[in-house]
Amino acid sequence: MEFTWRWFGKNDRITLPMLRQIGVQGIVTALHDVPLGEVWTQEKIRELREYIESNGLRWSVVESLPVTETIKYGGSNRHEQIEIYKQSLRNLAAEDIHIVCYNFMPVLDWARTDLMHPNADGTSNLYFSYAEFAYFDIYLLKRAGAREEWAAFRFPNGVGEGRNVLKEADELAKSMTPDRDHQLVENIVIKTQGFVSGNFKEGDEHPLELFHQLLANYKGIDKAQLRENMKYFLTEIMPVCEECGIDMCVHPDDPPIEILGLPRIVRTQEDIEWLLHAVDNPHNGLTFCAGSLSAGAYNDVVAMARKFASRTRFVHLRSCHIFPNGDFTEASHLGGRADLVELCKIFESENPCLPMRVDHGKTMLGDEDRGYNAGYSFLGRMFALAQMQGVLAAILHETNKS
Ligand code: DNO
Repeated sequence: MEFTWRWFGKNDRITLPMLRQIGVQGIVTALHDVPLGEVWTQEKIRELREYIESNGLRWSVVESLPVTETIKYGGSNRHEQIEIYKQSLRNLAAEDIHIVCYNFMPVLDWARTDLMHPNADGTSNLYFSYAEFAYFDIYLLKRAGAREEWAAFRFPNGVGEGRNVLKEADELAKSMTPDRDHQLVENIVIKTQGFVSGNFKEGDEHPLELFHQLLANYKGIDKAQLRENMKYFLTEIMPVCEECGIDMCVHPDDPPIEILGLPRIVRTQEDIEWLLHAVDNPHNGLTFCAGSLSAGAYNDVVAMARKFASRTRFVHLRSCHIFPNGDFTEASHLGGRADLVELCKIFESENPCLPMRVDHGKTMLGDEDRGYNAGYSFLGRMFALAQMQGVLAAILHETNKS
């Protein structure tokens, strides 16, 4: 596999020369300064590509070329947006960039409630608490129907047995303070979304109002309709992908659960089978994010890797641990549910050139004071990268012996 690293552009405090020193081969990035829904021009793409190359690296993968909400909910200007998307794809291909990661999650790109959850060893990790998320939904967002939905909420597959999330959220409400409320909104809406070129930006003054406006677009959009819209989008762009040799690779929903009354359609093995089948074209591929998939108790990540390896175009190595109560945290890259050693074997034998990046990492040894994007520490990710480099070296050693 090719060792890549998600880098957030020239303003990233982690510089390209630093990345060369730790064995990174390819860069995963995006034009973060282009507003959502505008064309990525060839000039801008070229400028960034040349900058990366002048540092002895290559731009291996785009993450993400964002799919705007109107395409997802099927708004009246979706055609215009799809044309813009196609033009960006053509421009990327003209600059020899051929792998494009995107997601089809409505409103919220990814969700965590705690970005600095302490571990026993003094490091910290990202964490998702159902009670805190329900509290946010009911008490802060005040979404219509939230209370009823959480009352009916059941955990899948034996986790969270007997847990009453609504009751916990009500309990939590008694002890929350304005500061903690503010922190939770920051975590869910701003700090996790601000840097991924999504719907929310650092400095948004009324994020919850904006949230309501975005949610309103999905009135009446159920799972079947969202699937239709995704199929429509992919069918529209496939001819361009074929013509220019672009591989689209969808990122699974993170976490792979339905939240905020919105449908989520890239959560399970069945979903991915549907998607690859609905648009059965090798350019319609998958970002195998082991971290997102392992946060769903129903997902057998290793079995899914075997099943989908041939349609996987990009890999995120990360692993989650699900607690008996159903909450999850991001585990060590050598622990958790995802068995990254086995996944490396599977993907390496499928395609030794497949780009992979270690996804997220612990916050450790001073990372916490450096203002990195949530999940994207330097030392924590470097540590995980070194672990994966070791795993891959051992796999190659064994393969060469046999
Ligand atoms: C978070 C990321 C996501 C991912 C997008 C891909 O850390 O995994 O923001 O980049 O969902 O479109």
